[in-house]
Amino acid sequence: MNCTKCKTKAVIGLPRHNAAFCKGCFNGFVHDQVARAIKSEKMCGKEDRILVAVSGGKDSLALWDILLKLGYRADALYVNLGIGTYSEQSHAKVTKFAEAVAAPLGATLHLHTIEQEAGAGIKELAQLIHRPTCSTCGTIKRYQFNHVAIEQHYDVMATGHNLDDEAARLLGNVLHWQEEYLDKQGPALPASVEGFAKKVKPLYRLSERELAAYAVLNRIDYIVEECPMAKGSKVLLYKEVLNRLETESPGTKQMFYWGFLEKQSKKQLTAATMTEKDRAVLHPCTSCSQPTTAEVCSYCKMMARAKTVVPR
Ligand code: Q46
Ligand code: ZN
Repeated sequence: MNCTKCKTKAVIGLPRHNAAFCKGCFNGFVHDQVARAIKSEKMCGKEDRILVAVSGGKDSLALWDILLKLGYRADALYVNLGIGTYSEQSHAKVTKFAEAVAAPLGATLHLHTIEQEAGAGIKELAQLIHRPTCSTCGTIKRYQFNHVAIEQHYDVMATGHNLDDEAARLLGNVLHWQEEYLDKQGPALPASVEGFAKKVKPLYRLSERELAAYAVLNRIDYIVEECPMAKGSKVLLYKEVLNRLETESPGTKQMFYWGFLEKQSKKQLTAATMTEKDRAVLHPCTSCSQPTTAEVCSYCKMMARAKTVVPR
């Protein structure tokens, strides 16, 4: 198998693009897909400061790497969840990447440790406040990400969600007809109100397999295991189903998610209409000032509850 572009020996075949690439041309392809995503969805400019959410996994570290190589000003935030060896290893991978690759390019890594703030790791904390682990985790990560972005004046927050993640999420939302989530499933969400930073997903044009290949070919040392709490999640099941379809007919995931985006853009859900809708229900949390629909935001409620139940 030879590279579609330069005809030297290919290292990866991409059936959905009917192409194969050598390492150099594959890196060019990946960078080009991210550059196209950023441009077509007007995600950010070269002068903007970007905050990347990193977990130690292949997608987020690859995203940080790609943004820096494309010349963007990208720092990162890692939230240590306190899940035994999984968190220890992922923390170590993030730190290693930050020191070896990001710091020489002038980028900074911010760290947040749940145990330090709440007095317990995510599993224990969720149990003590009687909430599911993943929803507790989601609330904390979203909150901290937005908090750091606003406090440190980042223009945009970026996450490593890839084509597989977005297609699986779309399948879940369609199966349950969660229309309010469908409206917000685009790869770029504007800073809808004061206190909420803009959110983007520059990897939405690349599949999980392509990102794993990018990480391996570029010697990005990432944590291979998924978070142990993800076991049995519906998203993994949707990904399996989509992978089965993709094997039978390459391009299915792309057709499904990109097709949805095309239809959505025709609906012209503009930043202006979203801003109005959100503004009508959001106001500052009386405790921390982040936007919320209640008097006190769910993060502050959770932390207040943690203070009363977590033994210190
Ligand atoms: S929500 Fe749940 Fe994930 Fe948090 S506890 Fe792990 S699986 S990391 S995306
Ligand atoms: Zn609050």
